Amino acid sequence: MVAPRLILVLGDQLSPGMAALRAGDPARDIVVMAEVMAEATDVPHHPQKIALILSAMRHFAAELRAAGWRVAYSTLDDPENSQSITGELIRRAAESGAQEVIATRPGDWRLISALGDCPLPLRLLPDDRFLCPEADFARWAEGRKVMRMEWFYRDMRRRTGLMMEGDAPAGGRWNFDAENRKPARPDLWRHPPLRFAPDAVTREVLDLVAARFAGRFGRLEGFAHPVTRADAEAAFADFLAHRLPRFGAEQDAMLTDDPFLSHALISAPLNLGLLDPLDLCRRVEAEWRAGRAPIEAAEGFIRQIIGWREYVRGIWAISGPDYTARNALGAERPLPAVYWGGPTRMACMAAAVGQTRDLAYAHHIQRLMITGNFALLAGIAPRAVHEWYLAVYVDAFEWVEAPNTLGMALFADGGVLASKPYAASGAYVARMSDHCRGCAYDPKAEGTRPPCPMTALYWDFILRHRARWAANPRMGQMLRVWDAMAEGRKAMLRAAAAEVFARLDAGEPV
Ligand code: FAD
Ligand code: DLZ
Repeated sequence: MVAPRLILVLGDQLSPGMAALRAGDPARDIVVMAEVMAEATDVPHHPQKIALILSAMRHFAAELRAAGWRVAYSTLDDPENSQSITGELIRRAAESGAQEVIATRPGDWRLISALGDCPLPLRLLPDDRFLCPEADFARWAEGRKVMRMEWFYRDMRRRTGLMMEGDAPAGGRWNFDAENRKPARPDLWRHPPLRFAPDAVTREVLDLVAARFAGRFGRLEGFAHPVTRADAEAAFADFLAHRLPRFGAEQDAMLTDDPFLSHALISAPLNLGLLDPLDLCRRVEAEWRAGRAPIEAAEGFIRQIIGWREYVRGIWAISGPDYTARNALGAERPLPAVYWGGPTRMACMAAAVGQTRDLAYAHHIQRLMITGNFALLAGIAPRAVHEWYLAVYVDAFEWVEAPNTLGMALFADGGVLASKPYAASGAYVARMSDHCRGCAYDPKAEGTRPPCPMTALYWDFILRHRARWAANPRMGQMLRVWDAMAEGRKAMLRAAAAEVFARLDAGEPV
């Protein structure tokens, strides 16, 4: 009899067409799926994230069994469980006599390295769920002095044919963001995303997670994420029908009482493998062609998926395991307690962190321009910020989280991902949100309330990296604004920044 092989399926590899499954044979091989503490404790993952992954894994294992696979599934509370992925491979090989492991490349260098160290012979296949294979991205990046998402995105439009008219972009422009990115107002008619009541499998997982991960940052109550392909499909269909038309316009807006606005909430099921990126984009294009969504909404959505999502994945793949150690701006402050729900008088930070605690979700601008911007301006150590983002969001896996955090939000990669930092003062938050109205601080730093920490730290950030920005046209412009400012205002902003730093360094709330 031919020895079986072990087909490894990780918690974010839940697609029936995974490369490792395609390379296997249900009549011969054994699928290994393992719930392990090593994956839940590398960083303190949000309880909702752990519950989502375990529930989605259990549902997928049932799907594989129904399709004829033998699945060796280790639950977290199995006393025999060695609690690591490689430990479980070794245990299953000993049990079954398997001589080889077939795996799809994980999206985390830590796990890639662990599989490489596993004593079993390993066939590691590329993860071909992405539209731009790693090798193609490496070729695209090779020899370029700078990489920019916009150029990559145009190539991806040509490659996929999405929203193209022959060789030209549909509507005559590649990018319709000039029509997007407006502030938003509370609107009772805005259609909230579908929430999914836990089924029996999820309820069992929720009990397990509640027992094992008590005391961690993050609420488990109210868990309502899609855990199956059918749920994920329903969530996306709901977005297409109700929120896509306003997606572009409301993409950058923030409202204290509406964490979702017109966002899709599909990053988690997409990253787990429950949805297919090209299929989503085709369906969005069809909505525009049918006249049910404006071009700026459809183009904006497609750019996020075939542009940003593929671009950050390419950067992660070519940058290697040292990317997460980068710290181009020399930021060394520890992560303040506010990120773990500590007290703050900043309404924007309270809203972004509070939603993160309750939902394991915050939309892009909250991640970039609130928690990310504050960490950038306050000089928080990138490694600590990276570990926080990897832990707290339900969609967070290193391949997508690390370039967004270190590259986009913190400029810690020194400009690999973006040409300049996305730094902003409180004035940006005031323009794009309703947070500042009820806040203790004044975003413009010119009224009776104390100056907003974002505003004070913004100028400190520009000045403390002055030499670096001199050659950058956009940042250089801000230096000239500072130079032209009245001396009294400069002194007030400098004093306000010094006070914020003193509070942060003393571990006091801001
Ligand atoms: P929508 O706003 O509805 O967008 C639609 C889809 O576009 C998303 O589901 C996502 O798949 C894709 N997308 C949009 N922007 C990006 C982007 N910058 N990078 C990759 N995909 C994008 N996204 C993750 O999937 N996982 C992460 O761990 C993650 N960490 C982030 C950390 C920081 C500091 C920042 C600034 C962004 C991060 N993002 C991450 C990107 C983005 O914030 C999320 O994809 C988005 O908020 C998910 O919510 P949504 O599905 O409602 O997105
Ligand atoms: C994030 C995560 C968690 C919390 N738990 C598991 C698990 O128990 N078993 C598993 O196979 N995968 C888990 N994951 C996802 C992995 O960490 C993920 O596959 C790697 O980080 C690569 O993206």
